[in-house]
Amino acid sequence: MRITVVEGDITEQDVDAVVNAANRAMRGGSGVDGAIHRAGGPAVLEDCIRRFPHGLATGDAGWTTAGDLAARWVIHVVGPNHTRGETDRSLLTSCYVRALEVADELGARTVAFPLVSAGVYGWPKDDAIAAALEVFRSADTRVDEARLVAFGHDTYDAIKAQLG
Ligand code: AR6
Repeated sequence: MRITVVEGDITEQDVDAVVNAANRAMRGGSGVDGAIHRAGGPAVLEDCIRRFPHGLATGDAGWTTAGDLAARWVIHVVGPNHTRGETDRSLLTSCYVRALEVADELGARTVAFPLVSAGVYGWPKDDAIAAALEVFRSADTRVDEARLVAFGHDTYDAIKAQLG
């Protein structure tokens, strides 16, 4: 699997699936979640409600339609809320592991990821990057490209530095 990084908006990625940094309720929110629901349109929320009546557990992933996005699917993950004291790192790496498993179930070959938990949920950015890269580097998957989407230039530089 190739690991790539771009600076930009995850909703504008031309990939098979985009990953959403959701919450357990799975009914939308701010940050990446808000942007994906806005750009994907109401079909995304309708599918969340239909397919996930009880939401998702922290560390888990599940897919819905991507509605009006260029991508075909949204793979929703729920990162740990560091700010609220959820500091178990395995919950964060689990998001990436599970997202790649769901991508394999779907046959998605190109997948764009945000830095899960690194925004509202307050996970320290450098460790959020390290967690994503650890999983990607050891992943056993049919996904061809895992694309990390950096929201802003500083984040792009920080990811590049760890990618080497
Ligand atoms: N494209 C790519 N990255 C983005 C975008 C975007 N359009 N917008 C923000 N980021 P966050 P979390 C970056 O807060 O920390 C929501 O309310 C952002 O700079 O979206 O997992 C949910 O509903 C940061 O680096 O997700 C949950 O309640 C990263 O994406 C909660 O926030 C993740 O920031 C989830 O918080």
